[in-house]
Amino acid sequence: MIPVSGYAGQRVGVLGLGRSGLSAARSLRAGGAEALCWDDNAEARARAEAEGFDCIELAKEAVMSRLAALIVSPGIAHLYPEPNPVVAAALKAGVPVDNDIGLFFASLGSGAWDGLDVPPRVVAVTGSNGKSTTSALIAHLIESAGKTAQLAGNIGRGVLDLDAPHSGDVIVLELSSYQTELARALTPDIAVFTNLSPDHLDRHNGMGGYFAAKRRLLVEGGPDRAVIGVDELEGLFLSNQLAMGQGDDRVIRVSVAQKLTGHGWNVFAKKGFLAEWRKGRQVASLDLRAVTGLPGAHNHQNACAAYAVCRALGMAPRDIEKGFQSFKGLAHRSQLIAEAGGIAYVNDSKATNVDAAEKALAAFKNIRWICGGLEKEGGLSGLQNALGHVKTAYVIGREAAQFAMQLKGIDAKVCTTMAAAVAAAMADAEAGDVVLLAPAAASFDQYDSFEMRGEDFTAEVLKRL
Ligand code: UMA
Ligand code: ADP
Repeated sequence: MIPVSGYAGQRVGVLGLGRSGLSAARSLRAGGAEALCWDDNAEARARAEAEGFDCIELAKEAVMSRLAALIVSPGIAHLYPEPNPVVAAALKAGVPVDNDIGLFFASLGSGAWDGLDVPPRVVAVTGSNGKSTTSALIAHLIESAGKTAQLAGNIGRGVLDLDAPHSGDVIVLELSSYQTELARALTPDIAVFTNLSPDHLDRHNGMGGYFAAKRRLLVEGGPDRAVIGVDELEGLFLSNQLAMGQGDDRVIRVSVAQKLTGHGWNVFAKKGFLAEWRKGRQVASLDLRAVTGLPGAHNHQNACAAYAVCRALGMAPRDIEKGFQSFKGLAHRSQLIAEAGGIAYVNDSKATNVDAAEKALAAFKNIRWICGGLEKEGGLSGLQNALGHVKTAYVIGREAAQFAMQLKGIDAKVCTTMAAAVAAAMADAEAGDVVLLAPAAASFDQYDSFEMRGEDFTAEVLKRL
């Protein structure tokens, strides 16, 4: 655990008592603060009370006015579509609103690192897609080179829950836009921006707000190095804004769409080969084609970003290459779950938005595509150019018929349930096909999470093999 510094003897409100909130409350207490907690869910309150925390309605003026800060969980709206009432009360009372990420950066190192030879470093990864894969890959590459890495943030572990790092350790944080938007301190040593495509637009009041939230990670704290995917205009703009000139190697540009051979520090992948260029010369080249844990150009983008981070940390290209070979990929992201009769079964349940599904559809050929669920804002028109590899779509979800109607120019069967979709796809599939779950939609109309949807797909496939 990382104890929170700066609030000893003061009262701090903690709103939301899930993974992020509970770990914040514990760390505040460890740092000598009194955490006053609230969660709208009675069970979550009971869990906190069992640990000895006081739960109290924080929105009341008498309570709010005595707080030194309010720590808000990422799933709770702080601005759009409208602030949660407790956040609104804090804004009105002038109580500083922060989150566990802000507390982490403000507390890390303060005094505790005096005896360490090599100060631990923090890598923070944001972007619309590929955050988890890139973060996990960075941690894996570091560990496979014999060093210690810890992984936390949006990937499932509260950042304040991390163990105190030792000399030379690396902390890798995956940060969502909800987290970067609110954190008061954001000071990673290396910041990564993978890519940008529409997501969570309701929470950021549109694309401009969404980009602004992510942009904070790179501009607020002035990281030593910024690794930036430049295949969208926003990334290109950001890399331009952060670099003092063409040769400024504090920015490492990443692309899977173009060769970046100019001045400065660049990493790109073309036709399955990763290349590192620095000061107008090629420094290293790696073959990614045989890396089974990272299929498709989108994963090559993640590989380039992770490679750039490891190079910035001082690792050798050959050590990074070795680490790539042993990376197994993450569950529910282009995950090969079985192969039988020449047919591959791939679980990409995490493709909850159009961009991620589009990338999965580009990574495979002869696709029996299981898709559908709770549609996100912006519709499915962005998918239209990605359907060339699809033989047939098998549509699930409560609004399956409506979803299927939007898929123009391909054969789309309305299946509604996962069981029916898997059965139909398997009955139609022949050698050389890929049965791919890449829903292009959230799971909440039928499942509690994308993980449960992916597990259901896997179970339905395996029981039929
Ligand atoms: N709650 C309220 N009032 C509300 C809404 C929620 O009291 O109006 C309470 C709930 O009852 C619950 C708690 O808040 O007890 C949940 O807080 P939370 O939704 O922030 O969830 P945590 O368990 O704290 O998990 C959060 C991140 N969740 C979200 O951003 C929604 C986790 O990312 C993250 O792993 C974790 O902190 C540790 O850092 C998950 C996620 O879905 C994986 N992220 C989104 C995504 O990837 O798309 C951004
Ligand atoms: P995030 O943590 O940003 O949601 P993940 O690594 O969990 O990213 O991947 C989420 C989804 O996006 C998966 O469907 C995955 O196959 C796809 N994906 C992974 N990397 C990329 C990328 N670089 N660009 C686009 N889609 C990607």
